[in-house]
Amino acid sequence: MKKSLLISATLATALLPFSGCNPPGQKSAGETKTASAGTPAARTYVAPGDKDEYYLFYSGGHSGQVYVAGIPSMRHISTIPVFAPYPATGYGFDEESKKMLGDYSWGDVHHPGLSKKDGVYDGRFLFVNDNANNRVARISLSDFKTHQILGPIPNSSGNHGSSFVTDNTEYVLVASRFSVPLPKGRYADPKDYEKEFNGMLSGIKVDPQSGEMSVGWQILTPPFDWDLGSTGKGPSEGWAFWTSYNTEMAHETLEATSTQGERDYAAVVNWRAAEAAVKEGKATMLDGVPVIDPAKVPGVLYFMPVPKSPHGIDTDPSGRWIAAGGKLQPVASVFDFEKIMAAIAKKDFESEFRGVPVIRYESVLEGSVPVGLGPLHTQFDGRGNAYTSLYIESVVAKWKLPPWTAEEKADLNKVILDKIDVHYNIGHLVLGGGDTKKPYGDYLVAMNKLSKGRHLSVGPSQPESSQLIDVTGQKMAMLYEAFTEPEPHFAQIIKADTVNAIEVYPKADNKHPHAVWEAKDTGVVRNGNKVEVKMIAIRSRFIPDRIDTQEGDELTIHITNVEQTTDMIHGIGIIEQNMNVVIDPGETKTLKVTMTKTGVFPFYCTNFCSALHQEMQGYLTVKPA
Ligand code: CUK
Ligand code: CUA
Repeated sequence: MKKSLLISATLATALLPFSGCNPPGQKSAGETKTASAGTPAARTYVAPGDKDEYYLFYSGGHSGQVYVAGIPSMRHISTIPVFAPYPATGYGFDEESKKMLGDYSWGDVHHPGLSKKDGVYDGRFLFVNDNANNRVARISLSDFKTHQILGPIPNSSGNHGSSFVTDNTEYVLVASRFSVPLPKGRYADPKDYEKEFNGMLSGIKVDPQSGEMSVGWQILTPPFDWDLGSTGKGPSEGWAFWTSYNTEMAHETLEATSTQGERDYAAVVNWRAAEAAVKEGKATMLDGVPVIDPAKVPGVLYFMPVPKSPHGIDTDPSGRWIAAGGKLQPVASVFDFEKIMAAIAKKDFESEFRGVPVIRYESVLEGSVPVGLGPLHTQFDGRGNAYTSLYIESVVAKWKLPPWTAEEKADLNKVILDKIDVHYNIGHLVLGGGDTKKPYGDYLVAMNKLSKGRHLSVGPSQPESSQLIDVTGQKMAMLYEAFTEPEPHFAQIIKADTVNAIEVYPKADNKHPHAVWEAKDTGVVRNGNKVEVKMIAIRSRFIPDRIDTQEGDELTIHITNVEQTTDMIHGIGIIEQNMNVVIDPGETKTLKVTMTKTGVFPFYCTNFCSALHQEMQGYLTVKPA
């Protein structure tokens, strides 16, 4: 007994240098500063007054919002309302944001994508998709607010395979999850699915200066259900990839019928060729968008077989290796972009599907890495390693990307380097800069689908959880577990110093036509039954603080927060008028209320702004007509 203990202790010591457990304070080559030093508690501790090193932007799923946390503390620091109203910032109450939200009061955010320059994050914008109402939104990282919601995108239904940003933010590439009869609004019986329904891949053009998005072009596809994708980089720059989970073209009981095939297709898209085809007039207009039929325009779209019901295809930082996870097959399939290009050049196709060449699987597959059960998404650390989330196994698997040795190739179990348990049923995972040319390579966040009692009980709806993992060593190390707002899908991690957020809106930049800055310019103007108010908010009053109206009047208030001091926010809440607008320093917002009730309606400042915040109030009077 004693002897065996001794042996194992010796063995453990012998293994230590290779196990990645470095004594505190000692760093191995390639390690970055904070992730690896000290105990997990010390490594995630951000002392009061100190700031985190990274921003984590994670999707809020059907909450319609984006949440911001700091890494390594994992503290939730902000909520960015995108597709749903958010009274805390008055989003969805003022005319500007109401106009962006349009007919919808919710969305389903899955995949945030940061803007890039030369294949790395430039800290300007965050694009997010709405799976539910076929939209894409742009958040500016100068003020962490939503500035544009584009959509519903024509000819696209279920904007899930989105938002994948090209290397210089030329495009946000998106794919429709569901196939429907096109153009939208046309009726066809789902029984005629194969004939009448279609899928679509779309290029959303981004203005290089303003970031303004518009639908550039679309590529018509058979009625496959397009899933996740990625954009190429380096040698594969100009290309994009998506997987489909239903090349069986099932239209009912998908659970059974869409999983029959041994392989589904990935789309291999030459988006530069698509762009050129549209310029050359090779597209047909459909619902106002130039749509390319890939059967008539060769060179734009290819299909590539991928094992069983994949859920995502990710391009590594070098741009050469492309990994797809087959949910129902315990492998990550690695494709070689060089071989894909060679196969296309040689027309090495195994078949054709509706005029689209199907690349020969065996010719482009580098290997199938036996990662484990339920592989979903893959991220990269920039040191030649890949990290795949395994939903069924509830682990993250770390494995080595090609090039592999002959010995490794003969048994790809050898390239599995480590596995770490996560709790539980991981969906996405994100590594800092993991979808860029230069990942940061230190932190990974596992976003778990089911938390199964990881937090104090708050009833049947269990809080979600995410886990912070240190990936600097050979072995992954669990650092922290955090509550996560529901319902997280993908996320992005960016270095804090890449983002330059403003602290106030400079007065000089305020272009609102009804902004006023001084008491003398404020006032109430009546025009028929329209009452228009120019108001300022300043510590600690509203000017004017009395507005007189009549029943039936349409009241418009343009309110400017004239403060130019950091963190001096005012809000205006009007009693029983369902109105609350928050105005940041230097900002002007417009709100409208129709006077349907008579009486006197006090209004007050909703954001604590000074010792006399409570006194910041006024009266809206409504006389009977
Ligand atoms: S999906 Cu959620 S786990 Cu929408 Cu990205 Cu894979
Ligand atoms: Cu202004 Cu409180």
